[in-house]
Amino acid sequence: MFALLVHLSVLSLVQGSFLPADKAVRLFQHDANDLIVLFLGDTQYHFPCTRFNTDCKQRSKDCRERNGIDINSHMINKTGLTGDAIHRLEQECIKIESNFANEVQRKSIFDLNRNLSNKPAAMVINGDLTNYGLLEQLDLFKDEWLTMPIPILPGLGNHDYENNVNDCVANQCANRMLYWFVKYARDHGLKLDYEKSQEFLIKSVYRGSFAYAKDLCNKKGDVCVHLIQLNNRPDYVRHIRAVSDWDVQGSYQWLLRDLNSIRNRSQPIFINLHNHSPQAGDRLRALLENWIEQPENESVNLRIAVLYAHWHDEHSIGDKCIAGYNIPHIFVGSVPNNRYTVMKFSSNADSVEAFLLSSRHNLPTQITQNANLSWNRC
Ligand SMILES: *[C@@H]1O[C@H](CO)[C@@H](O)[C@H](O)[C@H]1NC(C)=O
Ligand SMILES: *[C@@H]1O[C@H](CO)[C@@H](O)[C@H](O)[C@H]1NC(C)=O
Ligand SMILES: *[C@@H]1O[C@H](CO)[C@@H](O)[C@H](O)[C@H]1NC(C)=O
Ligand SMILES: *[C@@H]1O[C@H](CO)[C@@H](O)[C@H](O)[C@H]1NC(C)=O
Ligand SMILES: CC(=O)N[C@H]1CO[C@H](CO)[C@@H](O)[C@@H]1O
Repeated sequence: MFALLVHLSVLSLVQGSFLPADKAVRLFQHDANDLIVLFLGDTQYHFPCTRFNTDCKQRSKDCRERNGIDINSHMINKTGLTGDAIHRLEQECIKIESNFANEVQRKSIFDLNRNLSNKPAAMVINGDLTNYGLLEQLDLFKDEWLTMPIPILPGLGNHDYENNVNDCVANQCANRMLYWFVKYARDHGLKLDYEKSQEFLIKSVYRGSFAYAKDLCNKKGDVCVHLIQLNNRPDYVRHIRAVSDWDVQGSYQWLLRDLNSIRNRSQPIFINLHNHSPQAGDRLRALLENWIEQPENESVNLRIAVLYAHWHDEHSIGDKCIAGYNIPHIFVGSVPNNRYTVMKFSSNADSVEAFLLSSRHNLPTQITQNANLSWNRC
């Protein structure tokens, strides 16, 4: 009995800021060869937090009352105000929420990172890095997230290079995000799917899906995951004319080529995107079905998962049966809802354990769900 008490008090010291304690033990106890990767979406400076994020809504309460703004950050009484003035009042309160939610989330991830003896190999951010691709918003993302002590593997979302198209001076918002993305990839050795050409010797034209893949492994190199980033939606096609031209293509063709190039198909394959819309999801499913049914790898135990964000309230692990395989479909969690996901790829059990986390202001991070991903035949 005495020994048990001592044991528990030591644990509560070390795992003090993650609850419940038994799950925190699982989160923090791992083999030195385990591979740990974090997933989240929608840092999205500046977007209101979700209604369930009551701490965050409490933060903006005074501002909302002062400015006549409702819980969804819309102006209640618009009488006698110009559009600009309304926007300014709304933004004032939205910024309070967005800055708060981002800070709470970063603090939780920072604590997690500090207390993990085995540091995360990467943090995957599945799109909507900004709300509109404005300079101030991208700068905040760079200052606050790219300075975290974890390598970041970003993807672009609809708010970064879809919603803002033809709605900023010289299309500079979408151009800024794409230009930054291409440069970030180059600086970090990520090979994006695009070709660059020159039009009339002055204008650069970038054509492609800007998707990429990255193999992440533990130090020993024997536990790996093949990470794929498809950005917004794999069926997003758009021509964006700006200082440079961006001929955005769908990513299904590239995905098929990438899947075919994977040499070891028994390693986990994690397909990331931003918006798993019904149409994009159906085509992705058809593509995976065809690929899985190829005869050459019939004996392989495939372990594919699809991960996405976009719907801020969602944070869940669902299962879909595709060509006889269970394929986990995961909402990884959003910053406005202060949720994120940790995946532990275990070296000895050959399992992938997911921890869904809820970060809270001045309170322990809550582990809301903990499950091994299942790739049973179905
Ligand atoms: C990290 O460990 C320190 C003590 O080493 C403890 O005070 C803190 O609560 C722990 N944080 C987390 C996130 O477990
Ligand atoms: C809306 O604003 C106008 C002018 O400031 C004011 O007269 C009116 O009472 C307000 N209505 C509500 C519902 O607050
Ligand atoms: C392929 O990956 C599996 C799972 O990570 C691993 O056990 C196996 O050794 C790998 N095979 C080769 C040939 O590298
Ligand atoms: C996941 O699998 C490991 C290894 O088999 C096991 O120890 C652990 O309890 C499982 N976790 C959950 C949440 O079922
Ligand atoms: C793991 C595995 O068996 N991979 C095989 C899948 O099919 C290709 C093409 O036939 C083989 O080269 C791989 O070895």
